[in-house]
Amino acid sequence: MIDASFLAWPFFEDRHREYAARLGPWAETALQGAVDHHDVDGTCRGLVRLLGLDGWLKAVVPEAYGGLFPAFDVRTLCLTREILAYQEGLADFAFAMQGLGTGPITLFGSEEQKRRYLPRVAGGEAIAAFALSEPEAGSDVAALSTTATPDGPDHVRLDGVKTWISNGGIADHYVVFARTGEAPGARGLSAFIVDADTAGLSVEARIEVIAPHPLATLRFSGCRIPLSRRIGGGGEGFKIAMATLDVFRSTVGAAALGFARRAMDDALRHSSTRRLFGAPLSDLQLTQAALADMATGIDSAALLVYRSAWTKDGGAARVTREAAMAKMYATETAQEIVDKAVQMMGGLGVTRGVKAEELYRDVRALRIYEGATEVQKIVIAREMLKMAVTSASRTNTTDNTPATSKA
Ligand code: COS
Repeated sequence: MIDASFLAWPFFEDRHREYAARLGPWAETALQGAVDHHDVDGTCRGLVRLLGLDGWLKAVVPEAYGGLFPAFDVRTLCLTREILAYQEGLADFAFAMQGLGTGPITLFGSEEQKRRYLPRVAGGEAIAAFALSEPEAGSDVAALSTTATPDGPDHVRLDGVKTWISNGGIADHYVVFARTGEAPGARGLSAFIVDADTAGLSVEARIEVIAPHPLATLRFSGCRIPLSRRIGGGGEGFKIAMATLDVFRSTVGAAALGFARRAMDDALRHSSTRRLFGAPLSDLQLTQAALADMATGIDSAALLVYRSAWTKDGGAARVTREAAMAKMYATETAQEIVDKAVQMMGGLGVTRGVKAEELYRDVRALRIYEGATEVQKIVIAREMLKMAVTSASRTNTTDNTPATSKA
């Protein structure tokens, strides 16, 4: 990474700097030869094992269950995603899904659930997945229609279809969100852990996307799930999903940053060595303008990502607004930066096997998954409007303006 000066920012502690100094060289060497883009299932299984064996998955679970820190350290999650994405999109994907797929268990699970699922995920022995989206409910989570209906005193029966499920088909367990009907809409959902070998669970279709990774549509047909596998209380599913996304949305921004930094570095190297009109490409002012915009975009995105992560690590109960800003800005900006790098490289930039071409495909989905940019805008605006209401009521209660001057 050409510019790692962000690590000196006050958002970080020495432990973060030491962690990044170990992970960077590891990723540069260990991932060589670990990736075959024609076999994404085998590659992702192998990457989970490798990340587990070499200890990097410890960042996704708490210390008591084989992890690094007592609770999520969002800065460490972000640094890991940024550094892995810089080298290889699938490595970032394998790491991120272990975290997202067990985030609800880490944040809201029972002791028994944590003991059963988290150590194997941290060790890379089990693969996790998060099953929220449905054909008719991706952005509008409260509209989801998979049902979990009582089946005897200690079981529910799960019926429905989930789609765009990352790790679908290779996961060992899924956190599945379903309607349990305690109340209408968002207040009537619950979260369940469903083992992949549960009778009635089938992979209905595999989905091919522009940057291939394991992705599937799943069908749940009368899956009997013990109530002991429900995470949190009945009706708490929506809040569990949102609180998990509050943690992981900043990390999506961090992955975007990793892609953007790699594009920037490749563009810097290319423009300094490629000659045209008798001089390096980087002598052209239009090239310099592009490089300046790219560098400024990276720093702005990094400030938002690590502000959000640092705020959460500092104990904030919610970072809904900060995480939404980080995710939206970093992913949108990374798309522009990668596009500029491709443009600077000309024909090379769109050539299969050249990193810029891969980054161009890798970065696109980040503006969509875990809450599309349009959803982040709704979230940010709502949070600001709530602040405005709070501020107005504070002003009203402390309004000492004399009645005569109010007319
Ligand atoms: N943390 C904790 N609680 C939260 C929360 C959060 N981040 N966000 C909302 N809640 C709570 C609210 O406080 C509210 O609680 P009360 O009913 O007690 O007041 C409840 O959850 C419902 O919230 P809200 O009214 O905002 O629900 P909406 O259905 O209007 O939410 C959005 C709409 C768009 C914000 C939501 O559906 C969303 O984030 N969608 C995108 C989901 C996503 O990322 N999908 C991609 C699939 S995952 S790869």
